[in-house]
Amino acid sequence: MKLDELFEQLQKSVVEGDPERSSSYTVLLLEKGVDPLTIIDQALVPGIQFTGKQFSDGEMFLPDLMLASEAMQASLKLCNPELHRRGLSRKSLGRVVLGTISGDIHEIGKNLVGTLLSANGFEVFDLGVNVPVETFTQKALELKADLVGVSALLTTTMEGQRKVIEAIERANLRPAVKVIIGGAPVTDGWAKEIRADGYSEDAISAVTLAKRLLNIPLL
Ligand code: B1M
Repeated sequence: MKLDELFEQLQKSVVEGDPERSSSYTVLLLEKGVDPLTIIDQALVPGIQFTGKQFSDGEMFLPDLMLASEAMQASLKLCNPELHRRGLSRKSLGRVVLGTISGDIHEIGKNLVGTLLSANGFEVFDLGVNVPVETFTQKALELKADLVGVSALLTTTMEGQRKVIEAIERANLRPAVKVIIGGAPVTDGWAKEIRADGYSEDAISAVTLAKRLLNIPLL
């Protein structure tokens, strides 16, 4: 099968929520030496975004969304080791406490951010999903974190990002600890409004942002 057909089939298998097929196409693409970031950007993300659009248009239902996310996660699992293998830096660039805010169980984007940060040399402590506001502060203190990352995918849970920043301030952790935010509904304007140190639209720019905030030279 040609490369473009493999990309097309992989995207289709995510939309159709078929983890077995998405895994097989991912393996084939990786075996052909395709960069895992290209696989993510050109097949997995468009696939899950299409599913989200169908869902909001009432053409797909929650179980379809769940299956699509399982297919995407199965492929991401296969991409992760290769992403790490290609990571340039081995020395720790800083400690990051990362999680999806309370009330929110979306984890795919947060996981991608964590994977790319750790593949680029950061030590990532992933608190998972539905993380209470106070846990971000406690873990930042306990682990002497340099950076706290808060993901939110729902307009209803974004407010929690503000609460994390307020809690970090109350604990006098600022400005030593930087707070970055992200997630589909998050904008630069929101980041400024809640006084986050930074916002990034995707996982690759989260790495650049983290390096900039921690004064690490961009290679
Ligand atoms: Co839900 N969901 N979902 N969902 N879901 C959205 C977010 C939605 C936009 C779909 C839609 O209606 N079109 C909508 C939100 C509407 C809104 O708030 N305005 C929605 C809804 C409504 C819901 C439920 C309420 C549905 C229901 O129950 N009726 C429910 C809520 C559950 C909850 O959290 N309490 C729900 C449930 C689910 C599933 C469980 C089925 C599943 C998640 C499974 C999982 O994560 N294990 C799911 C999915 C898959 C989606 C969509 C389709 C895809 C999200 C995703 O994984 N994208 C999503 C629609 C969409 O976004 N187009 C949708 C791929 C991922 C790579 O992108 O997460 O944006 P993203 O992450 C990016 C950037 O945002 C950024 O980098 C990432 C990588 O490039 N980024 C950061 C993310 N976090 C960052 C942190 C950073 C920096 C950058 O620094 C810390």
